[in-house]
Amino acid sequence: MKKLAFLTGIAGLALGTVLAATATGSADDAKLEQLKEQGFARLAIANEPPYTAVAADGKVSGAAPDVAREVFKRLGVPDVAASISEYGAMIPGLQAGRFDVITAGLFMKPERCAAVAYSEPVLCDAEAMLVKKGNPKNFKSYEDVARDSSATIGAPGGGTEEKLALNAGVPRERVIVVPDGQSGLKMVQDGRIDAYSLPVLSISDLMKKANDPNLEVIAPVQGAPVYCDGAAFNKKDTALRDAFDVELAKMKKSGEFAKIIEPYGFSAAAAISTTREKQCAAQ
Ligand code: 6CS
Repeated sequence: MKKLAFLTGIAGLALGTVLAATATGSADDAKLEQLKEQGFARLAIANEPPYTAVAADGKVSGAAPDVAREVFKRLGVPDVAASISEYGAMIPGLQAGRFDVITAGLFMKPERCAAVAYSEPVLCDAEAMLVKKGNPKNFKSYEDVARDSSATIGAPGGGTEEKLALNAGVPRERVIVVPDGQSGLKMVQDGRIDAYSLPVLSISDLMKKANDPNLEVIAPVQGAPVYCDGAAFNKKDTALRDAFDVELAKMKKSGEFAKIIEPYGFSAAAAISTTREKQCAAQ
């Protein structure tokens, strides 16, 4: 008898959720209601300043989480909580429900646009390489790395730079997966890789903090596109993504968006001048 009561209770709960979702227009809206209830949105980040950063006390900052925090606040979700993930694990984690949204500078590319529901563009950037002073192997492009059979390049696992290097013809064994910026910096300093590639603002941040006169930045990497990211939602949460876009558009219009991202070095105009549609079609 008890089991029947339990099952009846579950069925009633499920029915209630569906009715609530239907009442608010779609099952997607239930996601926003759930986040309001939860009190925070779970962000996937990489801890790659100035895109994303986690301080020693756990405080999350960076242009992407700061924009997301403000948008969610306007949607009635008071806070955000972040988990650090490798770029290549972000989309599987989102699809598995480990995160509510990816806000990490995950650049829009056709294959990613097919896998997630991106917001409109937020952060745009070109690509860079960190090399020894004097650029001894004379790298200007990923193709230059491919042409030099002794050259190695480091990049994030599952990241855009890894893909660009492989697509330029650098053999798999010469593209070294590097877990984070500090490791990449050290590997170049120690001569364990000839170049470390990240977006321009990330490499510039590393260079500034390293303050090492024996290093040099090649920026932009010739032939590499300028990419833009967006907040990336699960494909079943398009109503939440649309609600995010409404607030993002208001912030772009009011100047609030520029006030958040430009102190980090990003251009609001660059994001405002393009669209998700253009970014997902290009590259
Ligand atoms: O979208 C990506 O894959 C790249 N985005 C950033 C901000 N850093 C490196 C990563 O490969």
